[in-house]
Amino acid sequence: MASTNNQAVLDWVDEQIALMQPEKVVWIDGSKAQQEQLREEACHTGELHKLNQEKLPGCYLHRSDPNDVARVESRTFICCDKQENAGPTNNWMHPDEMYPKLRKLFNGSMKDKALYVIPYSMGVVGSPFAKYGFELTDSIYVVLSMAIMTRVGQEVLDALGDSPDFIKGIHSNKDINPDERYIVQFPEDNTIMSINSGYGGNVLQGKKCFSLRIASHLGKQEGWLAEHMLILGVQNPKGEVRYIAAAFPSACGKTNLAMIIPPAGYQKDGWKAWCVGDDIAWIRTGEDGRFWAANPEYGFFGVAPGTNVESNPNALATTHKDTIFINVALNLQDDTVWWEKLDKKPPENALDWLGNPWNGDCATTKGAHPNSRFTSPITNCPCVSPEFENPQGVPLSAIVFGGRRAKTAPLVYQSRDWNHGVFVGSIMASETTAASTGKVGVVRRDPMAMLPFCGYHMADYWQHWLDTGKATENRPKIFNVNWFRTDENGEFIWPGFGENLRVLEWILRRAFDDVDAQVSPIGYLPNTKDINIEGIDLTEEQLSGLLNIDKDLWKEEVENIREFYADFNGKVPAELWAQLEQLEHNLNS
Ligand code: OXD
Ligand code: MN
Repeated sequence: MASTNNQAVLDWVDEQIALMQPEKVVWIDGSKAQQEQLREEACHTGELHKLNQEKLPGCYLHRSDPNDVARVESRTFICCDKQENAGPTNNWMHPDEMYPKLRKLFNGSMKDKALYVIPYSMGVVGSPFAKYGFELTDSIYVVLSMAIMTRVGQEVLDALGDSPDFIKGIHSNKDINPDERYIVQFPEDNTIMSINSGYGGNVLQGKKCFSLRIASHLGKQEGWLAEHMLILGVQNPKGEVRYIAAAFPSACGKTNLAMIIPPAGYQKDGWKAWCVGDDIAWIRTGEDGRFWAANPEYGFFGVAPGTNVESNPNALATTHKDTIFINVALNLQDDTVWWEKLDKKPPENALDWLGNPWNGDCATTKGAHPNSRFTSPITNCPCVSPEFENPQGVPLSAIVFGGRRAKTAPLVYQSRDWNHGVFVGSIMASETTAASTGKVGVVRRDPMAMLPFCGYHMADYWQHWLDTGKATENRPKIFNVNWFRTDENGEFIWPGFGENLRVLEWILRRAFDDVDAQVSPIGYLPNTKDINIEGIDLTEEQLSGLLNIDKDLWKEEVENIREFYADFNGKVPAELWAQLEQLEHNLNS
């Protein structure tokens, strides 16, 4: 069992024990033996189901309550002293009101249960990026998942030593009552409390709660960035590896891009791609003035449906061992798992994600929940970057923003400079998938893909981006991509998936001033000759269509952005308003 003499930790844990009154307290030490014992216990109680250990060694299935299958933004709060510091995009309640409310809910919530103390590190233990935290939980599923998603155990306690600088988190499943479900961050106290949920996105506190909501606030104070970004290394035929961090709203293929497989012709020429992270990037300015990024996580919490040998063979391979599956279908024939679009052969003798008998008839009921997940160690990934554990992180050459736009955004463009790039991030948006019917869908703005994850006022966050870039000349260049332009029939024009490397190639050439571009009202656009379309089913005319700017649509966009900015209580940085005016001016001249 893990141990520490850190008095601040011991006092805080004692306080929580007094509050939640568990029957016993177990410190998680990170050992294989303890994990195994917990897995056995969870299988015994039905919290986990052991899958076919020959086909899926180390793999288990967990089902969350049917009322508890996704993140709940409406129950997620940022609680700080002044509401204006949480901003208009977060739910807010004063800590003086929220703490008593939560303490009442947590009071006695672990009677007759065990309390597990998980010491965990976000980032390589001992690295300049690392931040340490504790999650106190009554759920073995949480313990085992945190042990995949983060670094846990004695090594964290040792690295923390007697420092009082740690994130304090408590979680209780309680009775999974959705009306009393809370996911609460107190950024001013580095504290997280979640209750009445057992779904990963709400309760694996290292992920969104700490690494984005709390960490974005820490980053603001300490001068770094906590971002909802993948990190990808692209290796060219000369053997040079260049790193890109990219933010996308959900349903834009972020995990697929993080594990991209170069097209066959590129592979033949020696191109490779390396995954450093699929969801979160912590970015610090190095002594050389470059931006250095690290993935603070240790695992993937990926969406299962749609993952298959074609869409993402690397993700699929990653799930074949040491994985906890959540809310997928169970194939009773051989005790393996199945989800929609895994293959065309749904099992006929199965249990669906609810645990009900299921005969593979997807037309009637789904086998897996659409938000069913896999929790797998990143080190399982066939394309995991050799730099993944580098304590210094990796130097970024480009930052990429993206969204799903049927007509507006071109395939790719480059911002004119840092401030313009921050503007491009602040106006990020996706359309609801009406795109597939050829109609322009409803635009949802999701600045830097951080809308549900920014732990303070979004406009202050934009100012922080402006300031962080201003402090160094060596910052990465900023780009925007859109894989989702559609033709008059609503069909996607760009082939996507591995072919996206063709666009990344241009981005990296621009990052190293290796190719010219055209000036346009919205930024720099590629010359069509500079995007390699050899070997894909796309004409030069189609490519030039993908790069076309429809000024009328962009003028509507300007109006839409103006309305969006107006919602931020007058706090949008003057620099971003100036960028909006510049855009309007460019479109009119
Ligand atoms: C995720 C999300 O689960 O962004 O990563 O919702
Ligand atoms: Mn995410």
